[in-house]
Amino acid sequence: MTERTYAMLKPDAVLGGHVGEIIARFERVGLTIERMELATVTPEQAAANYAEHEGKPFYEGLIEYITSGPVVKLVLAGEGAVAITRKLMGATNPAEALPGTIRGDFGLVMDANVIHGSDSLESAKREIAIFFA
Ligand code: D4T
Repeated sequence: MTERTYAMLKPDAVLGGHVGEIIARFERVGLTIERMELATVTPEQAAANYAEHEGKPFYEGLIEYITSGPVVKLVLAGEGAVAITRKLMGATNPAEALPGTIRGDFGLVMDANVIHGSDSLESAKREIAIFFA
């Protein structure tokens, strides 16, 4: 089934100059870039996206980090886009992400884990609405 997912290259990926290399990986597997925008996440968007983590010890730092600089917002489309995007991203913690995955290749620590991707079709729909309102 053709799916749409939301992905976001986080500030460390943009500042580190890895945008082209990361996006190339999505294109290489055949996903289509339907929308793409360089922008700074607003505190409102950050709070809406990470509502599930509110109150956790890492929440404040997470909001501070994601709003700290430009990100690249993407809508990716294709067969099984949600799961394939998550597979290319690798484990949440770059220290555990395998080499060959985006987090394994471009990240070092959990606090700056390079990329976000929707974890389900429902999340994708919600997140696309948040970031491409
Ligand atoms: P995102 O949402 O950024 O794509 O990451 P995941 O879906 O893979 O992971 P998540 O929602 O569990 O975590 C969101 C975000 O919070 C940071 N984080 C997470 C952190 O700094 N410390 C932690 O203990 C956890 C669980 C990293 C990603």
